[in-house]
Amino acid sequence: MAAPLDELTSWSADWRGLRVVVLGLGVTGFAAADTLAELGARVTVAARTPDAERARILPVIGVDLVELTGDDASDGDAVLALDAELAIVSPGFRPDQPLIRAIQDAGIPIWGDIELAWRVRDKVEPAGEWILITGTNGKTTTTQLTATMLREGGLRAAPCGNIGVPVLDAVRDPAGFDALVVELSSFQLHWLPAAGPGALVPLASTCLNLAEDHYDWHGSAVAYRDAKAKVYENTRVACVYNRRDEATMRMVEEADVIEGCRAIGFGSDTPGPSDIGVVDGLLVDRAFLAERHTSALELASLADLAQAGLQTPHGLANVLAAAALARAVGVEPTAVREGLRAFRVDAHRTEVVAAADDIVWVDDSKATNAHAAASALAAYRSVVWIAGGLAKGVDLAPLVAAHAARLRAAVLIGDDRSALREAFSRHAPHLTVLEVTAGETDGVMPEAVRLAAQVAEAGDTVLLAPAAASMDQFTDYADRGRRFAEAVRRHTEGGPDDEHPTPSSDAR
Ligand code: UMA
Repeated sequence: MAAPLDELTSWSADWRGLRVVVLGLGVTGFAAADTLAELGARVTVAARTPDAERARILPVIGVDLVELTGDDASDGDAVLALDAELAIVSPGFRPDQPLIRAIQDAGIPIWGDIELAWRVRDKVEPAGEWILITGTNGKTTTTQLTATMLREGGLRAAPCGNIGVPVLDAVRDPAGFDALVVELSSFQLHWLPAAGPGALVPLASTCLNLAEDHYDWHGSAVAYRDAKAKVYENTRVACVYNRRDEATMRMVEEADVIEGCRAIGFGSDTPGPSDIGVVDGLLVDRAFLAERHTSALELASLADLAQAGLQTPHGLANVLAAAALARAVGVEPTAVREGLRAFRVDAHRTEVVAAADDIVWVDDSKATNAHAAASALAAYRSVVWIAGGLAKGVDLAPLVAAHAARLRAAVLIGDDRSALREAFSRHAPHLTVLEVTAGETDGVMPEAVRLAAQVAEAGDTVLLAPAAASMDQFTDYADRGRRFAEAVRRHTEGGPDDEHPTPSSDAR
């Protein structure tokens, strides 16, 4: 018999024999099943269309698999028949789906993978500190930046979480870490308890910004906001918020934090005491020094940002937030600067993929929501905008209305572009709107690039910033961006795709 769930707060607790169902067999489900099997629990994975490669390994590690069918009643029966004492849910499962409801109604506690990782964080002792990062946009860059700064400061730091590396993998890495820099999605935050034995107690935390995203998954704007706000709960040293985004400040005000924890604001304006900001082209810290009422510490210059590809307004915001988190951990100002200098923005984040004939081609495939696309659009003067995909229940009309003036033309991709088409005819009726007609994944980007090239003029930026998820036409945002970059290179280098214009595209 395993110990009661409340006592399962350490790798060395008695997990043996605990009956657990793990929902999902993607990156998360596999890490959770593998961890629990190693702890001696009796594990069954339940997933729809489970990843074949991972499914093949399950019997080797002693884990069973139940394949879900999508039929609510039979899936519920199959999972409840396991008589599990605990369910671990992958972030992709919507909380309102009947299977989740059935598990809850049966009184089976549900944890996310992040809670499980927190409970077993002492596998390699001493357990590292946790730094939590969320926000609608900029999470991944800020996570990588923070980890780079910590490493420059001599700490063993692991970026993990929604970034793609399960926190459970970081926790089980035999090397051990001084700090885990954890990117958390709103899905992961949704499942986190605010109090009790499974509640996280981070050293520092931030919600970078709050805008519309994932309302379909959460059910409402309030539920999405409330999930994000959980990032600040129980923080010990610093709750870092965005001075330009009042919603993040409110979250800090409302959070239940550990006595002595400070609120640290970041912004591109002059910082007050307890802030990080910008003065005369320099990033400065007025938070983590004793004389903060009279002086400030220089961290880096705006020129350092340009070198790292972070010169955009949202790039600066991410750097300021990362610097605040790194300083909260105790990293020296020189390490912040060195970290910034060592850093390069990842692919698919306002990445210049080609420049030819005075036209710049930019891949911001990572702009999977309106807020991210708005930041990208605002960075350029005259734009041919490639947009569309899975809109996730978000109305894109305000985005079109706000940026119509800087658009030379729009090129629409995505399976269902009726809402976007309608937004353009309402808010930008005179704009040239071209539609990609290719149905096959292979054809989408070559056609989008050809259409964009037809309308782009000298001085323009052709910007892939879809404001939508990619899964209707591509594997993920990286696949979408990679295909775009390839098509652009073939076009600018005069490859074969350039020689076959498609006459079938609609132009208005
Ligand atoms: N599944 C079901 N039923 C469902 C949903 C999923 O059976 O209703 C099964 C699938 O068949 C599959 C598995 O669950 O077997 C997939 O689980 P998942 O969708 O939770 O994906 P993972 O591979 O575990 O990856 C997750 C995150 N994915 C999502 O949140 C959708 C990854 O973020 C994250 O990197 C990874 O955990 C490690 O923490 C991706 C993402 O798109 C990049 N995140 C969203 C975003 O950034 O906007 C939130």
